[in-house]
Amino acid sequence: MSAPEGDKIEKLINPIETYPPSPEFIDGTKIPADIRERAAADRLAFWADQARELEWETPFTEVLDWSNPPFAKWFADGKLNVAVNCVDRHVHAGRGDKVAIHWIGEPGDTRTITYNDLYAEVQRAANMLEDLGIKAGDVVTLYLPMLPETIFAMLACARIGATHSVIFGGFSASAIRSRVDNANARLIITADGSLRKGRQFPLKETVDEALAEPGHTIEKVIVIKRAEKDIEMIEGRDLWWHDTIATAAETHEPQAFDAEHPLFILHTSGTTGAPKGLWHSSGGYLTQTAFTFRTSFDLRDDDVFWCSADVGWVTGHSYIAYGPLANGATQVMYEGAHDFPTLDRWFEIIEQYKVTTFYTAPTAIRGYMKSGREIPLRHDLSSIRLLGSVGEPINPEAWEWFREVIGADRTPVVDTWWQTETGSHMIAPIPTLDALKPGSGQKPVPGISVEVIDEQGNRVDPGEMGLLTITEPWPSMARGIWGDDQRFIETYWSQYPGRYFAGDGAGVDLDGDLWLLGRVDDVMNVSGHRLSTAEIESALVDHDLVAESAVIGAADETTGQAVVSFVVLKDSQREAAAQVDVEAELRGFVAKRIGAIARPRQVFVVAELPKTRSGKIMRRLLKNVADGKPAGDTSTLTDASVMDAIEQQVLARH
Ligand code: 6R9
Repeated sequence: MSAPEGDKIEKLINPIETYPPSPEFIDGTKIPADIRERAAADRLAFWADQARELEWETPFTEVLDWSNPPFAKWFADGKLNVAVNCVDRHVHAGRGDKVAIHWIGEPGDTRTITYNDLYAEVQRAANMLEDLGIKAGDVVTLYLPMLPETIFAMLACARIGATHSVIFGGFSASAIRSRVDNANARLIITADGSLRKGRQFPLKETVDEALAEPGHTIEKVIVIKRAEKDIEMIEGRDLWWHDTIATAAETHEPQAFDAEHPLFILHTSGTTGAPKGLWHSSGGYLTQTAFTFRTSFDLRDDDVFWCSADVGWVTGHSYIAYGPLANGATQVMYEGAHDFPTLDRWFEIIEQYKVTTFYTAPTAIRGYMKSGREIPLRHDLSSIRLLGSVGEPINPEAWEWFREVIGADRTPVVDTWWQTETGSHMIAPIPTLDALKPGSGQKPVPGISVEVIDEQGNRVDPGEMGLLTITEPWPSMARGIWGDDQRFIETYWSQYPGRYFAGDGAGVDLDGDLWLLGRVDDVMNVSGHRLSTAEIESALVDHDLVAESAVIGAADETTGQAVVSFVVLKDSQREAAAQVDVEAELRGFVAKRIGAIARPRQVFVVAELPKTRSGKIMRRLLKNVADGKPAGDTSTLTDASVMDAIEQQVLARH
């Protein structure tokens, strides 16, 4: 693994303007001023305190069991019910009338869901699942749009101890199938379709396609009506949500589960082919997710939080479903696209619902920077108190713009670094305590131990860049890769023994603050979505025309990175290739195989790929060229002229 290179170094050694919290901002905060000192004094006691903020049916006596690393157990002898923590306890505490979710449909329909409503819906959905024979330990796959029912379904699973596996609605039939097979899911909950930019997209048909080949473990498919799309219902297998839930009992007696009981599986791209099903626990996951939600966002009782992610990603799991609800917060949930019907849509929502805390991705911020500040500025955004960023490195320019334009030159911006594997925030400033630095994630979350190291495993000095590692287990860490413990050990805990290596590079500045630099491995980040080089390459070589492929993430002004692929065609297929638009064909093929987010921006058909004498594809050279830079050192290539030819081809397209 090579350490990151780049121009961030300037930021690490030069002082920059920072933004200390204003007295008005701090006023009324619930974050103790000595929170970091407390965590540093006794890390485990600190996490135990955070865990005790939850409601436990059986209190835990043991905090961390690290006797079999890297398989951690937190609060292992305690029992709790995650759904009770997210719903019932707020109702029992007399806060049932508080709005949990202001839901906004893309066409403009709205629903207001209080904690009382959530309580009723989740109980019925839990009974519905149990009526269908689903029980603790079963896996339920969700392939859904951003609907209130999506949250009801997740919480209903949690309530009965079923493990949910949410698949982002943009993934393809084959992606669904591999995830269903990987988890041996018994049931799928989907919708007749989703609404996006005024159009209907198939979901149920995609599920049908995924299940067309026999040999899967799915017994029933529950379908939520949303798009009013004509779909086929398969007798004996498919059921409408509204019909099925209508016959379910209204009240459901919850049972407590072990803290280590698997709450969910979420698949994410790694450096090798098949996506990994990371699985998360109940007690530890909820402890840190709830803690970071209230701390990073300095939660207040009357906040209206909005996270613009999709629940299909980990951000949606932790900061739409579990974090806000565990804290009894009010949030906005929006079904559709940010630019439908116009680019004003997000700002209309902020204005109308008086959103106080807005959590989004740098790619969206950069998009709005491009379309112009007049769009947000024609709305009253004065309710905003705090802004958050997640998903990819935020460049200081985007950070400043976010604060100045969306935050009225006044609000803190917290950059939050974390991963599907970490479950919740790991690096983030605390907005009431820290002078904020544009573009820096700044400090580990209290109770988290981070170290930036060089390739030999030594801690780097201030002012330098290196590899981001975590040196101690944390409550919301993934407990494993579903069904593949060995891969979990190898992927995360073997490169630098005793440490979790995140795959990211980071710099440490002279104040000791952290700067996140993005991936240093073969994982791409397109609009904050993780994609694997290897997975796209293997999709491409599955196409009849393609002999070899190399995929890289090229720099892209808006999306951060964009998928660019280089392919060598099979000699035997040259004639066939001449009959089609190869680029369009392959772009479409990848979209169908993996999902539209993986569709390459460009496909270059090249005569040969640049390879070392040992046969390794030199993706770094391809990336340089795609970024419009000189290829770099080609001396290790078998044939340096291969890169010259590719450079010419790429230049011709720029
Ligand atoms: C939450 C999420 C994880 C990868 C991670 C890193 C990148 C996320 C970031 C960030 C710089 C931030 N990433 N947040 N990079 N600054 N604030 O995005 O999870 O989809 O698993 O992606 O995203 O490269 O390794 P996930």
